Amino acid sequence: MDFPNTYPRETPTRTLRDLGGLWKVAFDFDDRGEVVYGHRRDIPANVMFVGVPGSFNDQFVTKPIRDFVGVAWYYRHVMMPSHKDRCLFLRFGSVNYHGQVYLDGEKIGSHSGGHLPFTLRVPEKFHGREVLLTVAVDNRLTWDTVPPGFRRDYTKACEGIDQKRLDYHFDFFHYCGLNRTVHLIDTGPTFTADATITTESASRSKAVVAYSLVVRGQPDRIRVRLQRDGQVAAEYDNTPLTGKLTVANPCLWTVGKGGLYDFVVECYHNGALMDVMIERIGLRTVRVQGEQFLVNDQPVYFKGFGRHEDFAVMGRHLPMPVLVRDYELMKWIGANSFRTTHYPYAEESMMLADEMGFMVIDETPGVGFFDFGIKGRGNVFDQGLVTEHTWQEHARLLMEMIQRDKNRACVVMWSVANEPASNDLKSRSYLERLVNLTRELDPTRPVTCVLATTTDEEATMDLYDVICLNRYYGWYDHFGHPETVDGLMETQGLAAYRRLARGKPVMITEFGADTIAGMHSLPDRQFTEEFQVAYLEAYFRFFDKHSFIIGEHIWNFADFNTKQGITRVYGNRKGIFTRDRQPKAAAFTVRARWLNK
Ligand code: BDP
Repeated sequence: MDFPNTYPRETPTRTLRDLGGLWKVAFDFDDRGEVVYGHRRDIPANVMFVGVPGSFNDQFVTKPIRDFVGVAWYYRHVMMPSHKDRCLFLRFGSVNYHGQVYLDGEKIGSHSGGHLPFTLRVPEKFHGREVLLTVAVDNRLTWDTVPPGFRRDYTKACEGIDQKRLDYHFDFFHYCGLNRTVHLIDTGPTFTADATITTESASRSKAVVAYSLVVRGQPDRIRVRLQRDGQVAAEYDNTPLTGKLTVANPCLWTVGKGGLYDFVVECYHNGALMDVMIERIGLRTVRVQGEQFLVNDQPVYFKGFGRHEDFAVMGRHLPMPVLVRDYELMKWIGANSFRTTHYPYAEESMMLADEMGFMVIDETPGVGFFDFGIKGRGNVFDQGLVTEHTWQEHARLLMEMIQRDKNRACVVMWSVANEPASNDLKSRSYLERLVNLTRELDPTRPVTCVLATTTDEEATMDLYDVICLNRYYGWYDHFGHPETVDGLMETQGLAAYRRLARGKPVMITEFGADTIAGMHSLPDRQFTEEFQVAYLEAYFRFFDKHSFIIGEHIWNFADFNTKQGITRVYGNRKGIFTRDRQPKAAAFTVRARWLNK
């Protein structure tokens, strides 16, 4: 690793510049490619402004841009610093899906995967002058991307019009662009590139933290310390690259409260301080024991949501004020956790979860592996659409997610995928290899995969530490009849669990009902606020009867945009909050329950 991997923070030796603001964008409608758009030292004439970070789709007012499929070329000038003997890096929080980066028309690197960061070194010849930074954002999805997508050809039906549209089997709008922050990082040539920090044990009287460092350059002395509120809790001078720190009477990271330490690494050469790296960590352990999920050896019950990074105009970017409001609303309603449905969230989101003490189930972008469109005619595994290439991409993104989030106290479990066609035996080796890889990369956290199957054909349930189930009785099945929830959960919802995974903890990771804020009905009926209340209450009654159910995540925290379709009225309306983050009636019902649970 030749770049600083940890989230960029300013320290006495590292500076940061946020490259957000107004960029320019050109949409390559005719596939003219990099010769026209990439290999250039000036910004093409007559291109539009675009706000960064944010998705481009809803910033403009035409359908060809909202639904654009292809390469959007982003441009801006950057004044590169000129300090001697410094390293410069460009770090992109998320370019959805493929990103290629050019400086003055010269390609310096690329990355695939729309929800994970990448860092590129700025070659020295570009230091000390103004350069044109160009980013090609290619949003095309195929069966080799994760999530997958495909192009449907509608040309026959619509003669003379280009009707090759991107389609996909996931239920959120494919928002694209420079969706997260872009940073220019400036370090010395000697720096800590990475640190893996784990809590080996933690009790009220003592915690032991193990670390392993990757450094670049030639430090002749490395000093590591843990500090909190300016007080040093433990330190190790002249440490080797791996070591341990023991903290007496530690402040443990606690659900609902947080509690973090600064893990500081200093690199010296000939007595001079060359680099300071700071990572915020929490001291806590997690494990599954029997039917329980333990944090710091105490059983926890998960209360929270599946969410989305979705907001009006911004698309797949939550500006900081919205992020803060989301967490304040979660606190208000009594939630203690969420799942990063259905892709890793922005690092700022993970940082806030760490600070505030939310438990996070961190999920890969592995969604859309169940062909709902042609249900009954097979699925993506038995049609051969998912191949070894897909697996390789899935595994790479899983590794990048763990690499990014491994030090986060808030991450208590990894989810390898959401609702794959796990009823098909062919999915088993695909998922089993992902689970094994996850355990190899991180033996400290439980692993799950979120399942939608309800039949006896479920082929993978025994593989996971916690059984996560999505259930929609009373909505997609027996719609309008929440009174069926209890019986159907017993006879169908838990049937595979009882047969294949009895004795393990179960979490209901999705249950929800589309609800149009302001729509009312007595007696209740679908889409009204009264129905959402009745629906959730039916599930709550069921959960309270079973001690092996260790949590409930409502689908969804807030309404969010999806592709168009006859079951979506301007997106998915299963939010407990509206898209502009105001409560529906159910929010008060949920709050009354969660504050007392
Ligand atoms: C589940 C999916 C989720 C959807 C939800 C729904 O996991 O992404 O948005 O259904 O239909 O199957 O609302």
